[in-house]
Amino acid sequence: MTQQQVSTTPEDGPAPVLAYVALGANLGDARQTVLWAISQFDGLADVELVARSHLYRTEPVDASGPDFINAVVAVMTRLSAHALLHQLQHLEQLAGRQRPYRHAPRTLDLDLLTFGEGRIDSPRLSVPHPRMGERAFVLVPLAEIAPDLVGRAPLARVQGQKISRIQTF
Ligand code: PH2
Ligand code: MG
Ligand code: MG
Repeated sequence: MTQQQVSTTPEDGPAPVLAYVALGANLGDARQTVLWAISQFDGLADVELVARSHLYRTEPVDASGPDFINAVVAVMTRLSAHALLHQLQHLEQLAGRQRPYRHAPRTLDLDLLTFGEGRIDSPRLSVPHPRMGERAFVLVPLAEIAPDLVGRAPLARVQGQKISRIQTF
């Protein structure tokens, strides 16, 4: 092996996986909370933020309450999907997330959209996210950072859902 080649012995641990995470908030200072959450990813052990979309203001889909602030990030991680989910839920807790009823207004919602090529269907986690293809608030920011992952047909189907990009990062 030449010196340039990188060895992948078992001690290296699991290979890093590219995962996409959707962020949403519509309670409290939603914009500030989403920005805070984006800033937290690099601080998580074995997680590296590799891309982030702009922030978007979106109308609630199948939910009540004020408009949402949404965004999508890409992370590289050596965590398992369930371990990453655990970290996402921890950030939701730090942001004061409460769950009084399904789709209630929330200070912060972090949803794992995809985990490499992985397909997971467990009681706690479904990946790819089963409803991501029906939601402009996911597809539009995802298309910004991963255009190859979002087809034109799904984007056309969600055209009726109101979404506007917020200029500031
Ligand atoms: N999240 C939901 C349901 N509806 N609508 C918008 N605009 N943004 C969201 O993040 C959102 C939603 C369930 O998590
Ligand atoms: Mg959600
Ligand atoms: Mg969620």
